[in-house]
Amino acid sequence: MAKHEETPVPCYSSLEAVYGDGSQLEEAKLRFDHLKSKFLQVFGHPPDVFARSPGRVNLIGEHIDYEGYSVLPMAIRQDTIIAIRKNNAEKVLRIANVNDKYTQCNYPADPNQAIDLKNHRWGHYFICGYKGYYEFAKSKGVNVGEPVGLDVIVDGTVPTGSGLSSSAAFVCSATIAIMAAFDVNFPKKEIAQLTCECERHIGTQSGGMDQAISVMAKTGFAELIDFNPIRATDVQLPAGGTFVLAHSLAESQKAVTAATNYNNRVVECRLASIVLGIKLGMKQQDAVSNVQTLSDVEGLCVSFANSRGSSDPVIAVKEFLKEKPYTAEEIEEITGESLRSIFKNSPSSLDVLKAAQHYKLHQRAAHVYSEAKRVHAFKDTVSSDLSDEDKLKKLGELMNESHYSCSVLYECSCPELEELVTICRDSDALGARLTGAGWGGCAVALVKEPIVPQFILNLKEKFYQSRIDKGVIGKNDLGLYVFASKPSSGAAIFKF
Ligand code: NG1
Ligand code: MG
Repeated sequence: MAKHEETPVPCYSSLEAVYGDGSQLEEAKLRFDHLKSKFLQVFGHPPDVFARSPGRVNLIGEHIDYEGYSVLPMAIRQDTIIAIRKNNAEKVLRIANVNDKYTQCNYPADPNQAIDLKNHRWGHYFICGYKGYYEFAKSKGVNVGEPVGLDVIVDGTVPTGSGLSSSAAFVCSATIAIMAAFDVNFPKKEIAQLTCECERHIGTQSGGMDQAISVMAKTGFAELIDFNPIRATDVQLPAGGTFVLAHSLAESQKAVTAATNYNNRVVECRLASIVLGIKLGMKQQDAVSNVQTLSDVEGLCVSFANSRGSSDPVIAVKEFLKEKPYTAEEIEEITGESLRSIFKNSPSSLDVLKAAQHYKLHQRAAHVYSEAKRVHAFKDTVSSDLSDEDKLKKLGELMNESHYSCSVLYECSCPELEELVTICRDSDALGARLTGAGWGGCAVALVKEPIVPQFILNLKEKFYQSRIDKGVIGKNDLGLYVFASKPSSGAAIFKF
C-alpha cells in the first residue's frame, strides 16, 4: 500500500468521512448548504467542487521548522472550506467570503501577477495558492493552457491571528480547490511542499509545518513532521490527557509585522549559523555562501561539544556567540561581508535589516537547538514504556520548558500570553505554552481529561471574565476562544 503521504488528496462524495456523524457533521452540513446558496446568489451558478483544509495546533517545536528541524503539530477541527468554479467568460478571479467582514476581492487571472504586499488584503492568500499551482504545474510539465477566470467563495472557521494557522488552512484549501477545478491532483507531500513555498509570496519566510500538517493530518494522530524532504510520522498521544486551546485575545498579524518579528528571527538565525560556521573553522566566503540554517552547522557544533565530552550543540553556542546583542558592524567584521550584501537576494530580509537595532545571535541559536531536542524528547516519551500518567507528566514538563525558551530566548511571547500561561498552570495544567508564531494568539495546555470542564471554568473566571466585562469579547462567544481539541483529519476535496 502506498504510504499516506504519497497518496493524493482524498476526494469524497459525502461529508461523513471528514466530519464524522456527530454534531460536527450537522454544523458542516449547514456550512456547505450556506456556501452553495451564497455561490448561486453571488455568481448566478452553483460551484463545481469544494476543498477543505484544517488549522493546526503545534504541540512542540516552535520556530524551528524554517531551520530544518522536525516539529510536532496536530490538526484541529476548525478549517477553511472553499467552493470554486471555472468561469470561461471572464479572465477574473472573483474571491468572495461568507463573512461580510471580508469584502469581495478581484484579481486578474494572471499567474505571473505580483502580490501587492504594501496593501495587504485577505484575498492575497488565495493568490499565493493560485501562483503556487501554476509554478508547480509548470515544474511538473502539466499543460495548463490559457488562464481562465475562477469564481470562489471562502468559509473559514480557524480564528485569524491566533497561531492556529488560519493562513495555511486558507492557502492549502485554495491550492487544492484550484487543482480540483482543473481536475488534477498530486501526492500530499508534494502539495505540502508547494503550499509551503507559495505561502511565502505573502512576504513571510515561513517554514513548512503548517501546510504539511494541514495537508497530511490523520484523525486521531499528532504528526512528527520532518523536512527536506517532507515526511509525516503518526504520533499516538497517551490516553487520559487533553489539549486545551485558549486565545490570549492579542491578535498577531504576522504578514504585517514580519520585518520586526517573524522574518527578523529568520534573519537572526541565519546570521547565527554563519558566525558559528566561521568560528568553528569555515572560511568566511564559504560560510556566507553555503550556510542557510542552524541545522547546516549543527554537525560542527556537535563535534566541538564532543571535544568537551558532550553532544549538545548549545555548548558551542555558549562558547562562540556572546550573550550581548551584536551590532551589524560586529557581525560584518566576523563575516567579512556587509549584511546588505549577504541578504541582497531577499527583499523581505532587507526590510528586516532596515528595522533592526541589533541581533541576538546567542539567544536565538540556543532556543533553536534546545527546542529541536525537546521535540525528540516529546516523541520518545510518547513511545516509551512509561505509564500514561508518567508520560503525560513528562510531556507537560517539556511544554513548560518550550514556553520558557520561546519567551526568554526567542522573545516571541507577549504580556497577555504570559498571563494566560500562568493561569493555565495555576489551574492544574500539566504543562502550557504559547503555540504558533506567538506575539499574541493562542496558548495550548495539556490537561488531565477529568478536570477539563473545571479547567475551562477557571480560565473563564481568571482570564476571560474581565475581558467580557470590558466588551473585548461577547459573553456567548467564549467557546470560540477556549476549547478542547482532538487530533483531526487533513485536507479533502468534495464533489457531490
Ligand atoms: P503561525 O504564525 O502560527 O501560522 C508560523 C509559521 C510556521 C512556524 C511557526 C512557528 C507560517 C505560515 N507559519 O506559524 O511555519 O514557523 O510560525 O513555529 O508562516
Ligand atoms: Mg499563519
